[in-house]
Amino acid sequence: MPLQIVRNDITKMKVDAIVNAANSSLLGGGGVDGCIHRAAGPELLAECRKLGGCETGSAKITSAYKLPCRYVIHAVGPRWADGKHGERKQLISCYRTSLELAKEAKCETVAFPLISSGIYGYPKDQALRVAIDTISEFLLENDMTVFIVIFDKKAYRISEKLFSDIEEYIDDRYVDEHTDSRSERLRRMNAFRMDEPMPCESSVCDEAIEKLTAPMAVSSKKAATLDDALGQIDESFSEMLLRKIDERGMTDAQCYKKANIDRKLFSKIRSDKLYKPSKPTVIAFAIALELPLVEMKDMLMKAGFALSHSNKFDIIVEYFVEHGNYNVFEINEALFAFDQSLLGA
Ligand code: AR6
Repeated sequence: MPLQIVRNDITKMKVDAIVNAANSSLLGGGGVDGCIHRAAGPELLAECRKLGGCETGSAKITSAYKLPCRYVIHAVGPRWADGKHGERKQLISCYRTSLELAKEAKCETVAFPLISSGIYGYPKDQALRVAIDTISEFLLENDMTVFIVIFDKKAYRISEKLFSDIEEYIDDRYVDEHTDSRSERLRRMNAFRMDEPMPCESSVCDEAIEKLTAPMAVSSKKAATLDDALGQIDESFSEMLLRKIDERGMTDAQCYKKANIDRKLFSKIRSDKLYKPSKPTVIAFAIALELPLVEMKDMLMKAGFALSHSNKFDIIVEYFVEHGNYNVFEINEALFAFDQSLLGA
């Protein structure tokens, strides 16, 4: 997954470079800056002294000494005043400069804290948005794995409106897994298999349950032998994916980048028509292809999965699709906020 949100202490990240939320003196301070200097040891400060400081919105690179990474990129974020003093532009520039420095140093993996969102007071939801937008834009043109490292879950915030909308959406749909009335079973089966809810008068209901629970026919024609039956296997997940990419007029790279899937995984899927993907991978591709819910369910079925209302992850994905928001990175922000796995590999 090229862009990942993880919970960790950035000084523990085994990546090529970690980014420090520094100040313009580059001589250390509190917050993540203090943690990084303590973990790296005094040689880091000695090297920083030679750099002659750094402007707000820019960054400089040093060795990492005792840290488990190779480099530290010291980025100076803006202090939040009121949002009208160019703070956003400076924060974007911080991320861009840091990513360019990482690229020049041939880093394949980089970890960022949420710059400016602590002592410098940048509103956390907006700081997160800038981080995700700027990094994902860079990843469209560059192959790198970038981590946004969240130290303290309290420091992580998506917009309150989005959070409460999703919470309400989940509340309206979350099904108690142990509910097992006849009509409830039917409703769930409908959710898996059909677009339109079915009427549920008792006779119609019984008939529908029989139909839905009947053994799956391989095709309308009965297969004479197992070989015949296997010869009638449907289009696979990989075949459906490649077909949809063509139908959408997308290039492979446009699709896997939009899905937050790395190139190597995509190549595996492309070359193995029987590839068995994970559920978050299938959903990531369905999102990248902007499939409506019915087609997303169809693609999931090809890989042996379904969407269910007993699962918060599924409901959150459904929320975004129903709202026409097919931005994998924004969906991942919300999934992380609700402690769910993220989309991508
Ligand atoms: N790992 C990952 N993230 C961390 C860690 C850690 N070990 N520690 C804190 N954070 P801040 P700023 C998060 O205040 O707002 C310093 O004094 C923290 O939860 O470190 O850019 C500098 O010298 C928050 O989300 O940096 C500057 O003077 C994020 O890192 C000033 O603070 C950034 O918080 C910079 O302020």
